[in-house]
Amino acid sequence: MSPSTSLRTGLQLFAHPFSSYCQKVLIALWADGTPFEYRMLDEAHPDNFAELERHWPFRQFPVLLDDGRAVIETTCIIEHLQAYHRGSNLWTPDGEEGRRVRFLDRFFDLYVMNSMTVPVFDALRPEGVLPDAYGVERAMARLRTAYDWLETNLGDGPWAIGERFTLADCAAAPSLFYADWVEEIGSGRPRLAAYRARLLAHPMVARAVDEGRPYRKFFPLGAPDRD
Ligand SMILES: N[C@@H](CCC(=O)N[C@@H](CS)C(=O)NCC(=O)O)C(=O)O
Repeated sequence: MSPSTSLRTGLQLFAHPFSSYCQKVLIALWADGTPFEYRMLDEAHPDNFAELERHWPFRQFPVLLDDGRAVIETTCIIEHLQAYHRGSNLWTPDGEEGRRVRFLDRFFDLYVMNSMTVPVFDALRPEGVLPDAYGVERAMARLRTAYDWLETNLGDGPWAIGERFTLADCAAAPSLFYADWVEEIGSGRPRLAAYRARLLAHPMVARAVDEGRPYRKFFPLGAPDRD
């Protein structure tokens, strides 16, 4: 380990403010007021990228370090925070409600967030690589199906499983925020559109959106002039 690694204790998050998966974890940390060191992943901090890669060779982020121990995958990171650094604002229900939270967290990551990233990565492909129109259309069809499923199956809120903000809402906020940029939820899905609007009005989600705002010019499909 380098001295910069071994001397640091407590919680450190390797993250970037414009990254949807990073926002998911930042919302959880901020909601509970959990102190942590922000290890910014940008050109000004090449050491942070090098250390991220040592912990997670896929170079995907965020990664949390807890006294030097790496915790990987956003759902596992938030579950780790709830187990060892629990605050009072993020609700961790047990039993059937807990399983519903877990399911919706998986739903937002796998069907909304990951579908949304397909056209984004297609637009970022290296020069000379052919676009994947079929792959993009399949992802957009999957996103529309996800929207329709949510429109039918979301409760009356205000949050994903009712009155209290959970892991599922941490996943929902950045996924719906960005997904609406690539495929509008539209007025035909009023329940889902209202849930997205409530999420964006949540103070910690608003903070995540604001901290990502300076980077909007890098959104490869062009960020819409709203939100
Ligand atoms: N399943 C992972 C996904 C993480 C992920 O895809 N992060 C994006 C940033 S939002 C990333 O690292 N992208 C760069 C890449 O995939 O190479 C999680 O939940 O932590």
